[in-house]
Amino acid sequence: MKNIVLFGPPGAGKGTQSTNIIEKYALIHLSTGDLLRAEKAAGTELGLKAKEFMEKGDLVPDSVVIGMIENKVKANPDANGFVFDGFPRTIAQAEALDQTLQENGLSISKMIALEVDDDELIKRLLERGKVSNRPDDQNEEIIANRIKVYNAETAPVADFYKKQDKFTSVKGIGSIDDIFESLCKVIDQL
Ligand code: B4P
Repeated sequence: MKNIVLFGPPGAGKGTQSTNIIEKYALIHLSTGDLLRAEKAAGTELGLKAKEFMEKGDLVPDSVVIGMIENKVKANPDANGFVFDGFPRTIAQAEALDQTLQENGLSISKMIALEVDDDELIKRLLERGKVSNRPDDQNEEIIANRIKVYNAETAPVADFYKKQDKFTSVKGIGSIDDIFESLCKVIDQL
């Protein structure tokens, strides 16, 4: 059973690499960003609440995302494992995830962080903004806020997994295939 937290700043390649990982290892992809955007597109109450935070580049309240992930873990009791993409993003989320997994007889195998510098992140997100229709990808100030929020609220989550001896990082700059190969070397050892 492989339960992986794919970690990194906005635009680091988490979503991109998650797609490759779930295909190769037959894992379930749980992206809080994708789940929130689906709620928003469906016009649910949760989606409308999330929209105001996402469009400013702020984090959606913990209570909203934690509940969403708990439901998804419980709904997949026969999974080979999960790739958590964009979650946990705060210490409270990391604690809640450990608790939910424990209640289901599971635990995180590894957090893998993708390391990418800020200039490259901004370049990638503005590029994606040309086609994604995502308001949070189209404005440099909002992107800068996302990176600021990452450094203040999300980066400390790495320490949470370092303390459990579950943290590793790979270089996130280069071709998507080369980065995937580096990730597979880590995952194959789990
Ligand atoms: P996410 O959907 O998680 O947004 P993201 O961090 O931008 O996505 P990702 O990092 O996966 O994109 P990728 O690098 O793959 O979150 C959006 C918002 O939702 C947050 O700001 C927040 O408001 C809210 N939210 C989500 N989860 C939350 C949580 N747990 N708690 C609270 N709020 C939450 O792709 C970026 C671009 O780079 C793509 O165009 C890709 O093609 C490109 N790219 C990837 N790899 C590349 C490479 N090697 N070289 C060149 N380009 C590359």
